[in-house]
Amino acid sequence: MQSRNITRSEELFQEAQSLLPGGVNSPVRAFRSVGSQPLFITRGEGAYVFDVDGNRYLDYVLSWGPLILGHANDAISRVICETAQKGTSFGAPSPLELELARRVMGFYPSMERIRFVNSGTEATMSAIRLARAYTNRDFIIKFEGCYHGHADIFLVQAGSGVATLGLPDSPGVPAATANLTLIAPYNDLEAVKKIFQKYPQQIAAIIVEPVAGNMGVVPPVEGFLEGLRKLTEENSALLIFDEVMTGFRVHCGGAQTLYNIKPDLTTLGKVIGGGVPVGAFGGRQEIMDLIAPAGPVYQAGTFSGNPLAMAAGIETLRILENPVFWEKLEARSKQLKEGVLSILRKKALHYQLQSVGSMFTLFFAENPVTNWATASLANREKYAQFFRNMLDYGVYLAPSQFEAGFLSSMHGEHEILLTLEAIEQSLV
Ligand code: KE4
Repeated sequence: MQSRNITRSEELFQEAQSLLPGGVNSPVRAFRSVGSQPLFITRGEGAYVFDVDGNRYLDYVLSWGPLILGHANDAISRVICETAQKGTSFGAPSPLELELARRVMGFYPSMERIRFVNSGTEATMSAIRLARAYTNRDFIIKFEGCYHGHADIFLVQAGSGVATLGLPDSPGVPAATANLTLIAPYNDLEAVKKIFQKYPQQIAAIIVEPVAGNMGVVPPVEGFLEGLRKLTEENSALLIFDEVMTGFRVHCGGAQTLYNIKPDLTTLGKVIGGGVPVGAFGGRQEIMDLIAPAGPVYQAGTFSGNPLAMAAGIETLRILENPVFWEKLEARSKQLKEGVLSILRKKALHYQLQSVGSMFTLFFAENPVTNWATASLANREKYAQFFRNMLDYGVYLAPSQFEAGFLSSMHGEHEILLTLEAIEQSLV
């Protein structure tokens, strides 16, 4: 356990409150759900990050998933510098966009056409607009506990009743907007069937995290994704796989390859930008050709396809095209999972370690987590205490029970053993 001095982070957080709402630029970073003080990070190196007080942490947040090659990867840093020296943005087509598009399509052949944007939120909100235009319908279905970015249409909570009309989950979201989002429990095909029965020929699309990551890692139960594919086909609705997080995390080809389900549209982000802001949506050509200027569905962006993100993404996917990369990442992910399960058995703790590929969550829950209702039973205080203990052992986990942790290619055997030692000490 390291006696951590975080004085400078505390000073900066104090100052930040007078500049940024809540002192941060994205809520989960404020560490509110883990009762701790956010750390101000100055640099990353491989599997590690360093805070302003000079403390080193083994990083399992990895910027919420993008840094599958670890921090400050030499090849990525070099290509960003080289690209920047030729200009950072032109607001015009560049050859780099075509190369990244081809590389993404190599991993995701369901994406016959692709549009690059600058965040996962832009990707998902654009995919929904496109689905509504293609089907000429307004209602969408999402799942409780899934997060698709902060567009109004997604900031919706389940109301009462089975086919739950969405209710605003944030001030500022008009009821008229929220009412067009229908909510079902994750892994509950019967609930989805009932919604289609209640809203015949009115549902434009289902959007789903094909492996949920935003309530913690919750895999689809047998037949769930196949059932969604069947229901959307039977009801002439589109199936949108939000693979912003699962892309390159549950499998190099995402959940659509892992589970062999072909969605109509896919959204991506995070990994495909190599750590530089990016998002993408794509799918069947007949659908994507509705996007302006090919078609009438407006979608635009100053920095869409910008050279820095394209270059970093190209270099990242070039490295990810090597099968040896995946063998090593899978081996480390397996080593971590088996190590944690062994510790839980030794301590006779019945917590739930849920992982797919290189994303994982340790739920402080007595029973398997299959949806938001079961995830919400997890003991948040126990997770918060575990999180704080792990920080003291120099391991930086997601500052929320309801998030995923991630590995990178820089998490070697030594890092996994360090992590397991910290877990052994922190699970008290
Ligand atoms: P961004 O707009 O944050 O790039 O992507 C939104 C998004 C869309 N879809 C899925 C499945 C996502 O996980 C995300 C963003 N993930 C969160 C982590 N849970 C980003 C972290 C944050 O909001 O600070």
